[in-house]
Amino acid sequence: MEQEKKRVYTAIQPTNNLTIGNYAGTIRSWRALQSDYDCIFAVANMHALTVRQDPSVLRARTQSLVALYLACGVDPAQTIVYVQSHVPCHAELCWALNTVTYVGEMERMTQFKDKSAKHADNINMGLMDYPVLMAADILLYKADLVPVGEDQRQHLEIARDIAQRFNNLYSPTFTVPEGLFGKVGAKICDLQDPVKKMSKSCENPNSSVFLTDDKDTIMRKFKRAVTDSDSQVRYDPAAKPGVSNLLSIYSVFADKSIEESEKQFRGVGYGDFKLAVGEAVANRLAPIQSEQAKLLADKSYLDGVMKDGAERAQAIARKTLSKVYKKMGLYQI
Ligand code: ATP
Ligand code: LTN
Repeated sequence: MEQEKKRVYTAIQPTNNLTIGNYAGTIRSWRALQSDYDCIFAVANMHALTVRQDPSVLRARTQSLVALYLACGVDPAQTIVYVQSHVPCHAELCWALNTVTYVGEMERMTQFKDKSAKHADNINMGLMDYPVLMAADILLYKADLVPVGEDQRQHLEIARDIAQRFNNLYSPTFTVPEGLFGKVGAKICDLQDPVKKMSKSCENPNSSVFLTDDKDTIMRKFKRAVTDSDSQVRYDPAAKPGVSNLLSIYSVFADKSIEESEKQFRGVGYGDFKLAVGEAVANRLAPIQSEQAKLLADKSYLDGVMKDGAERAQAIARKTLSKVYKKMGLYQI
């Protein structure tokens, strides 16, 4: 008998434009994962509400993120692609899990502290509850593996803790998920401050390369990228963070190992090296951008993908939620 495939689940928030960090840390692996795993890729629009959003922009970005998933090779016939708010079970399980999560644990989350500092005028309950909603996302689908970038490691850890705690308090219910972190590209850094993670919400326009940037913009940003006063293209993140970050980017976008890339640029000056990194990024992004634009022109097709995905996701999620309610003693009719 054919063994059942393991399940992969991940999501991205439709906030700001995505960067090459988001691509390197997660999306680029999705196409290949589809052949070995049962995959579910979501657009986490309810998570996006934890910081202020312009409603019409959020709506447009949700659609555009679905189109990006497909443009990056996600096949909706095989994989479930859906929008979080279309499956009410997420909010429902989040509530149930809130009752097995401690306030102290949430207050200690790095992202909560960072975002509270950044949005001091809007430290809302949702921002604090963010990791519980993320745990609900993952646990509803009994995911085995969760491909994310390094910055999500702590959230994944708390999702595992919540799953284990629930299983111990009630009875085995949830699969305890494992994170899936890439060897290269799990943390792409800011081009201007290469010890910081490249973020889609960074204010300096030269810090991040967006997936929507055209070739001229990409080349300009790489030309301005911070390096060092040495002249060797060598991978050494502690001593040479800027150059190492560029090597990681090159290695992801040119599909080469770090060693191969180092060898290729031995003796090459920083100026030419940066041009090559920019070219590799622009060449990889061009077909994705044109496919995404094509998909965005066909709104009814995209709506159909979201509708079908939501129905398939809801069927799985409802089963888990109903089990949870039963175990917790919520009266069912
Ligand atoms: P924001 O800056 O608005 O918090 P973000 O850029 O961190 O957003 P998310 O939506 O939080 O983006 O992340 C989506 C996915 O991309 C996650 O799996 C995350 O780990 C990954 N990711 C984000 N930034 C990077 C990065 N610089 N390098 C590698 N992976 C990243
Ligand atoms: N918090 C994640 C996005 C996210 C997610 C998830 C990732 C929401 N729900 C479930 C994996 C699994 C982030 O990348 N900022």
